[in-house]
Amino acid sequence: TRPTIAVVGATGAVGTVMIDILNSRETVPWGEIRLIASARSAGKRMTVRGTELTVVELTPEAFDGVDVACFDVPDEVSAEWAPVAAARGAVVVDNSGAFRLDPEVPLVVPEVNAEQVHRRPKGIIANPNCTTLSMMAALGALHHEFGLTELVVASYQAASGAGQAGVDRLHAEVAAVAGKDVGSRAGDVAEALAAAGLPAESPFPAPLALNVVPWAGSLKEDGWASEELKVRNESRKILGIPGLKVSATCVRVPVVTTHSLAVHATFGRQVTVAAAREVFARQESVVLRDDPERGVFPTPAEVVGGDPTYVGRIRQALDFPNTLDFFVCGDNLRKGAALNTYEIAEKVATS
Ligand code: 2RA
Repeated sequence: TRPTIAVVGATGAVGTVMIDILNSRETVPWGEIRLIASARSAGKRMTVRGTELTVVELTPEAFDGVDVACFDVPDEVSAEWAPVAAARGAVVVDNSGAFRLDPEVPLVVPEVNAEQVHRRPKGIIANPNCTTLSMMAALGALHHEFGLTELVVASYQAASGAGQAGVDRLHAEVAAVAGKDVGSRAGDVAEALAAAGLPAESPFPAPLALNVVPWAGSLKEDGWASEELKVRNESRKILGIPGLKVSATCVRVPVVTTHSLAVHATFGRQVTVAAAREVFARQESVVLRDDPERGVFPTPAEVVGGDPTYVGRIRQALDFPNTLDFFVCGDNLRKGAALNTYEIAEKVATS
């Protein structure tokens, strides 16, 4: 019989994209598809691959008979319920931050370390944070060829990284400043938002419309943002380089969906732009958009909704040996979240 997949958090921002992915695949290995959510969303009906399904409530029994359970829920919900699902015999693919750094939980990007799906003593496999994931298919391919030693990145993160609340806030802010002559006097964007009646409380610590905000996540030691430490710790774990030198600056930009990163990567072996292009060309999930003479490079507005990692602006760093600079864009809800989770689930089911 064909395996059963459960989508936990089926009605949320990432869960909805997961269902979209299930619907758009030509074939799937699954027999039953089960949708699970909190009591608040239980009873909702959603159509998956032509069949109308009723969302069932998150209970231990909901996992009976489930082979693979994809969790798209907040950290605390995963921390509590992933072990419950695993104890009932499901392999959990968890998209939260709850287990990513657990040494007994593999952190998987199929293009980079697919073999690790089998090393899962807790029955749990973790999906990386969307910012790390957005560059990993490209970076992993280069690492395999040239041996990454140092990584400096700046992110340009979309509002949807902060969930539906982030998207709603950005749209409301853009509406509040639209057609107004603001943005050239200190504080006038914030004044326009207040004048339009927007609450001071926001998913972002500063106005995002007509602005950039150098902050994502929560405050950690010595001024680091949690998101920046995730990029460091998760990159090390996925690439299997515990001592990788990493420095990240995470910045929120007024983009709805698709994270971008400016990457400065140093390698142990000699690397050229031409050799990097060849490596990217061989990596199926990487698409090159790199012809600056014709104004061709990836931008979020152009690639949102796509599955691949888009790469452009590939340059040999002028003052740093064996170092490349490049720009990547990846849809933070697709490869950055639901798609990678789904790819792991398929790997588990079919290998
Ligand atoms: C963000 N990476 O973009 C986070 C979401 N997990 O805020």
